[in-house]
Amino acid sequence: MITERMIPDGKQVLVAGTGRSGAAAARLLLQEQIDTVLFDGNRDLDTEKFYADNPDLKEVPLILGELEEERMKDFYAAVLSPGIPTDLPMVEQLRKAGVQIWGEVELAYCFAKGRLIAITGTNGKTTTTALTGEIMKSHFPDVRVVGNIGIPYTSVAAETTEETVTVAEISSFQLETIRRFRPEVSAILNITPDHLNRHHTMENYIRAKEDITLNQTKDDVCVLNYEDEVLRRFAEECPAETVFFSSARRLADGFYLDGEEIRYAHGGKDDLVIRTGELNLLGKHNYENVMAACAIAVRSGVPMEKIVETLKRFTAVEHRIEYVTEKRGVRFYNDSKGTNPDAAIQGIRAMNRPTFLIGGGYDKESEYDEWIEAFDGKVKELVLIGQTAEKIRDCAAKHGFSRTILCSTLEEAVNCCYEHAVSGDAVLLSPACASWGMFKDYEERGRMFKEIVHGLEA
Ligand code: UMA
Repeated sequence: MITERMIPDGKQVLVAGTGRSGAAAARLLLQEQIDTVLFDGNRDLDTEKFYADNPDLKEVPLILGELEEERMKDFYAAVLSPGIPTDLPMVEQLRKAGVQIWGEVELAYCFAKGRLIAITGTNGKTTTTALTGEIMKSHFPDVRVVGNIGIPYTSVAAETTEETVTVAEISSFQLETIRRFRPEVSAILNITPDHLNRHHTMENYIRAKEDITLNQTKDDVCVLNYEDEVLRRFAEECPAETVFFSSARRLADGFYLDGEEIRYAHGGKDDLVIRTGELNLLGKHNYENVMAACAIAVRSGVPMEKIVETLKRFTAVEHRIEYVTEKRGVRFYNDSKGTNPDAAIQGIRAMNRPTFLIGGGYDKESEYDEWIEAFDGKVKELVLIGQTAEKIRDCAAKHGFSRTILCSTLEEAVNCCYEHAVSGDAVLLSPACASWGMFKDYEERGRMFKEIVHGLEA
């Protein structure tokens, strides 16, 4: 619990953003009887709908559009939703006015009890978090799985006890606003370019990710990917004890992939954990997620038999190379979580059929070259939607790939794929881009894809 919970008399806390995080943060503050004001930069926000969806927040005032400078001095702290950039002029002004800037995750941490495990990385963090959560549930009585995975940490913080184990998926956005956040076990799975429009430089993005260890000490553990050069270097200065995993070499200490075996070398022993054929997850990137989850679980005190039992029954998470259905011999896969080129590379690599690939979306200033090179003769047509459609088409042409079709909606794109596909083909939604601008988030995009697919005539 934090000392800053004691908000000085007459001061309020501002909660910026009225999405999932903002609503949950305001609810937590309200429960703690802290005078709270909501803010949203969207001046067209449907406030009636917001209060109808969140009737318990009806007493909390909501300011839309702009926050007057004069008003800022009333606030002791501002709790930012992850989607709000920390370099917005409004945030700068709040800082200047002496207002403490907290993130939603930091707020939750300050109210939460029990043990905390935090997982970040550019890709694989949702699968690793879900899998780690399942493993923890096999051994501990009260496990909460929260964070970027879709359940705000603030929505469970007040219910946690000393017995609770919280497994949190933490994004770089959320790490920008931590202060005392200190997991006892953290993991950084990999760092490849993403969200550069928000973080501006790769250095900033790397720093945000590495900050998951900011308050850790040698009493804590940080799980790192040995095959990621940035992370291998980071191990030397990491404040926590490090544990490595590798999908490319045998490690003297840590988890590693050796052909079809996942093995654990530790204390002079080298044991088989599981054969990849016994897993329901496909692809090297998933074996990395499995190794990270194993390392976290072992270091959290879960017996190996329970870990292996859970690994055997765990299946892929929604929106991550998720098999949807087969129609006329055409198989449909939803990889809406492929929100950046690196994640989408895993998506296309996992396909073992000629594939109609649906890509494109919000422009995060990513480069698409490596994604297109990874097509490896598998992509029959690249069907593009969203803000980045033309940029991707031009990039594909540069790499000699000209079978691109531009569509204006996801529905049009799915219909177009289905019209051209023959039995034995696959249709894969793996956009390499965020969904924003066309959808609320990747989950809405994935669900809509599945709905459209289920509506196709067999
Ligand atoms: N808003 C402003 N000003 C801004 C930007 C946004 O006022 O400059 C307002 C919007 O008008 C809107 C609200 O903020 O009303 C939205 O807040 P938000 O974007 O933080 O969204 P939440 O619904 O609170 O969801 C957030 C995460 N979203 C983002 O990081 C963008 C969710 O991750 C997360 O699941 C949820 O908190 C619970 O913790 C989504 C995501 O896309 C899935 N994450 C990125 C990723 O995985 O790549 C990082």
